[in-house]
Amino acid sequence: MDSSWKKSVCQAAAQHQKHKDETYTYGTAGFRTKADLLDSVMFRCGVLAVLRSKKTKSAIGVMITASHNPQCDNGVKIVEPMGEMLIQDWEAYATKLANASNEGFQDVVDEIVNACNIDMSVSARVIVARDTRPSSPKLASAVVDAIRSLNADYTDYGILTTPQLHYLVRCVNTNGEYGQATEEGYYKKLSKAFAQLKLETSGDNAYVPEINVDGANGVGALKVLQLQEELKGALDMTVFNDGSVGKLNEQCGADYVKVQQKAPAGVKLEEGNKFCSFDGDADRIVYFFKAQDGNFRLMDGDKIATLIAGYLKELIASIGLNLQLGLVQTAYANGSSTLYASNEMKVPVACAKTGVKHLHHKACEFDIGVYFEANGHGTVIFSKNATNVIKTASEDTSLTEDKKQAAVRLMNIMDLINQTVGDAISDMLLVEAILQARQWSLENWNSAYKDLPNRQLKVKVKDRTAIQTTDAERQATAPSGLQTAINQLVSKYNKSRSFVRPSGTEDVVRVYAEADTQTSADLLAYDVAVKVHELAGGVGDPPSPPS
Ligand code: NG1
Ligand code: ZN
Repeated sequence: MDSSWKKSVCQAAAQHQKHKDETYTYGTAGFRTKADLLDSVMFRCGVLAVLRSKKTKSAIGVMITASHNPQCDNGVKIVEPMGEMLIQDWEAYATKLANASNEGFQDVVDEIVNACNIDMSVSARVIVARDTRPSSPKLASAVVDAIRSLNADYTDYGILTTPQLHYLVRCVNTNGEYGQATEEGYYKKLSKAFAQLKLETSGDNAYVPEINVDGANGVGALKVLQLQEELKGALDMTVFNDGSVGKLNEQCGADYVKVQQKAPAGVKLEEGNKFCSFDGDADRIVYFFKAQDGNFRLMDGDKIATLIAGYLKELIASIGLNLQLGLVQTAYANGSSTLYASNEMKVPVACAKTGVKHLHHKACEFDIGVYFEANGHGTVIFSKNATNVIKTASEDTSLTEDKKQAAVRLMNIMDLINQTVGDAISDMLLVEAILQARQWSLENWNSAYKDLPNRQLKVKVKDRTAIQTTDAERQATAPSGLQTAINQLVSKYNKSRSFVRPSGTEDVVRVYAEADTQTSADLLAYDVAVKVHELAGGVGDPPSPPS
């Protein structure tokens, strides 16, 4: 077999030398760290994407972003042929390749080629996109260098949201069946479905087709404006934090709003108006508003998930379809949302480990799987069976007009949803379509259930892998004594729950606590953080008590 590719990839790799002391991990969502440490990782991910493309004989995606992290960070995620996250076996190859020494690089490439039985003469195609970070163009060119050195085809789509890239990969690999493989095709698919979901309403209607979008000073702000043109007035969007003044994710964006539980900077929170925040690569969304009592109210991923699941359940029942709908959450889901879904909505709830790849996987167990992280990252997936059953119903002339209409609505909802991955733009349109159908304001939606007060904290430790967990991360198995200590602290408060886990995207241990009052949640989180610092090798001063 012609092995000239070896020489060319090695020559190119020499231009992208690995930092000798760095160790990289393929974490919750790919590699993520300070942008200036990532050149070699990008090159090697380019190589890996080509290998994966040869192996799957399909196009593979590479997205350059560090999502909600600060502007100085960057990262890379590899996207599978159907738009899903890289499969776990290959995460291990990615980690091995990223950490190979400069001298050992070719050996690891050979090892992957042999282990996966890859035919290097097969053609390959990679689709690349990036977020708006200043470091992203240079890192994208490192990925492209790798692809070219292996003589593979590629399309560099420039600046896109993460979910747009996932969408494009699926379109390319389904020959357009999922949609047209262009950015314009994405806007057209979504706006057409949204327009068809619009209902004629009369009388009392609390729904207003206007929304204020906090774009986190990132890519979402740019793309929402492009969508606006296609929507042709169906939804009036005003964009804040559009990147013209502020810094990416600084005091704004979905993560800031969710964790700080307050409105972002740059937004004028007026009563009666509807707001949402995207994160830096527009795969997360949370809603918020100023309530009649003058206080800030957050509608996080749990509220979005229950809104969607409740509506879909009703539609399915109204058509009389026998499809199992389930909700997938993580340990971070607010306890009230879990109770509401299982006891009031009677929807089965499953708990997965943090990271959408785990939720997505679990959601595949249902005909219709609604999955959301509390931080607003999520979507809905329909099994092949569900898709067929719904399509058949929408064309069934023996059904009553009402049932047929409901089936057609479900078809449009499927088109509106980005089933490849959580997508802030698509999720926003879906929420708006449901609120419109229900004739609801955010106050109406929010009244479904009341969140338990909660608090998230971060603790710096010497080695965060010292924390090990089980039971979808709800119990710590190491270091010894930590779980017993957490149990004791939790028992001091009402309706309380707490857990800890090492972050997969930052060098910290995360602490979560909820309880019947904000004071108790804050105290419990603090007590647990102190225990983590004490038992898991905390660095620096112990956590400070809540003010
Ligand atoms: P880590 O850093 O592993 O907690 C965070 C989020 C995840 C996920 C990833 C990827 C929380 C508590 N964690 O992961 O849910 O969204 O980032 O962006 O929100
Ligand atoms: Zn993101």
